[in-house]
Amino acid sequence: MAEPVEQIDEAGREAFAERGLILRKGMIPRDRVDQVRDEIYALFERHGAAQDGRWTADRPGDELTAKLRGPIKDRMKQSPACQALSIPALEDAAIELLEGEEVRTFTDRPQVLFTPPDAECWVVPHKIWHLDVPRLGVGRCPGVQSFCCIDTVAPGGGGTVVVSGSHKLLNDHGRISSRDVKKRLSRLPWFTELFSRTNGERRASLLSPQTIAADNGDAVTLQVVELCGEPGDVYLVDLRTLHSLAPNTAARPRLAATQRYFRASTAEAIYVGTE
Ligand SMILES: O=C(O)CCC(=O)C(=O)O
Repeated sequence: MAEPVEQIDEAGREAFAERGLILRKGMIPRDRVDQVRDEIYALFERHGAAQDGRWTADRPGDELTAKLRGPIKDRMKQSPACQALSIPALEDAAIELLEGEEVRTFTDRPQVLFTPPDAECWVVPHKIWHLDVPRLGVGRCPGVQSFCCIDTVAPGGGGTVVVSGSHKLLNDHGRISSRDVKKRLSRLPWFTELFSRTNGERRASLLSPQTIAADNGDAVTLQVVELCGEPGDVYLVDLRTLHSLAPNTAARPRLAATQRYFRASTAEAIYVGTE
């Protein structure tokens, strides 16, 4: 977990610039989050996966998981409660972290992230590490992604994993796709280890901070961080931060809501390929 910050003041901005993420505890009011959780649990109940607001499908198979994904997506697209998670304070926080610059969003509501509780053990994943946006080569944060816990997300409970510090790498080489960022990073021993298929136990060491020499000679501290928390807690993450899906060994599904706030001056460049 990242150290929580009370507000986005200078110290909060510095922590964001240094680590690529900050945690705001209880940023989204509990009643709003609970309403979304209740709607999702009503769907689980309809599919026989929950009862009285509690998950009951121990180790759900792929078939049940697949059956739940579509309805969650469809329901959330229609849900005023889901839209109400996009509180103005989130956008304000993103603006604060982008030196006061305006932001753009391409959706009016967050996307719900669902990971069923189907894993037997938790390891730092070696695959699906990616970026949602290319490196633009402008050296500035292109935007902020929010991750709000809709239910408790305990350690090992499927919270998104992010590489704190990775936002500082490969910023001086022009536009680079997510795939090529990964390819270039894999030349650094820390990332060779992260992407290695074997050695789940060795990868565990990546959960502790390690300082490496970056491509431009700077010292950068890297650490795999799990986005865990209580309902309403929000992580604000630099969009340049490498991240992946994680196994869920808890007794309940991982439920989170994510939204992306793009720096207005570079938002178009992300999609049209020009700066
Ligand atoms: O489900 C997750 O934890 C991964 C989320 C993710 O990769 C994304 O929002 O880009």
